[in-house]
Amino acid sequence: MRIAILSDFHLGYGRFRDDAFRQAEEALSKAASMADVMIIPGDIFDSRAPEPDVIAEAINLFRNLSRREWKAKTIEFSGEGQPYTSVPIIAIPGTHERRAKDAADPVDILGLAGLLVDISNATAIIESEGEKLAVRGIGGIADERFRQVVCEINPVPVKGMFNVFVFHESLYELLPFNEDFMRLEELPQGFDLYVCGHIHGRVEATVHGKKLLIPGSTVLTQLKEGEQEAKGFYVYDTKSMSYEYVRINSRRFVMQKIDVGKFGSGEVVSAVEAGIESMIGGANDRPVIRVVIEGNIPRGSSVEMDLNDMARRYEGRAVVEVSKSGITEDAVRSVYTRERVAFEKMSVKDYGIGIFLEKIKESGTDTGRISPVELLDILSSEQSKDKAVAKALEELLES
Ligand SMILES: [Mn+2]
Repeated sequence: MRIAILSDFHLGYGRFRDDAFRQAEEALSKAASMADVMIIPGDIFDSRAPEPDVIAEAINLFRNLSRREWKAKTIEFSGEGQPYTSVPIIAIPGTHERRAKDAADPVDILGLAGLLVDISNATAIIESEGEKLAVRGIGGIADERFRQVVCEINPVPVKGMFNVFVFHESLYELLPFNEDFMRLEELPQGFDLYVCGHIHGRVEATVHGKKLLIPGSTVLTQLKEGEQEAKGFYVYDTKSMSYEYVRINSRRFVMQKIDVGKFGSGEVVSAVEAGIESMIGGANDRPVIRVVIEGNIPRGSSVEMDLNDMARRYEGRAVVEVSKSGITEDAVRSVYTRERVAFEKMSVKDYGIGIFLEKIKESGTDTGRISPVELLDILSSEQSKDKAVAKALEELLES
């Protein structure tokens, strides 16, 4: 069987909302024409409570897909929940969709609507022309609880068929940010292929002698160095145990560092403009361009104001972001002596969770039966601060 692995569509992502939809649509339709089965390891949505318009977008994407003539069928299901369709489109919720335990997340909605098979804590068995494939998913678990949950559940492969393990969590080797993150060697043994979402640049690694594939997001989100490669998805062939990365038509992203130290103040703006022009080139694709200014620019100077105004000047030709990351990153690094690579790869949300966990640890607070990440989920589940605190206290006092 040919398995397409697509991830992190982030439907509803505010900054590039049209891109998120269009690029997910292209990835899904291309993948459907190339593969027998689709696996989506999380973050279909950008938020745990998407607006009705965004849910409608997702329904439109998956309805068209689920109406295709699929040769492969989901024939068995075991674990939490149940399948409401036999289409071989398998998904789990990611970090962006995670909600407090027992609350319905937006991937649940797609599953209940029969548009895909949700394997948050379940195994789906797919059959095509006599070949069987078992896909075991664990979704919606906080990074630092993942190891414990995997230990408790102890997922085992199904005998006599090709087995895939699907998850959406940070791995210590890829994000050495928190000692509690799962190590590659701690992933359950005996599976033929490991599939993960979460990381927005693509990663290929080896786990217990088998492949771990992370396709990266289909939409640009973090504007980091590693995101300059075109977006896409994997297609893995169970017979040959080989795979390919298929690119989609994603918006081009280019990043350039410009050291302003070597220019006189009269030349800085034109040097930055020349840099931007070279990155736009002759193309008509309205690329996202990030210029990182290195060196000092006097605060409040006309140069600084010109640079701040740069995005507006290129409107229609490019999405320009000029950042003085030399300064901000230095400041961040002096506070958090983390490995830089970890910070570069990490989303703002994960970074925030890290800080929250650290504070909880420092204060010696015992959160009882709910984990600190669940507490943070509860605290961020309400629009109003008062309501969120009341809800969190209720949970804490109960435990
Ligand atoms: Mn994501």
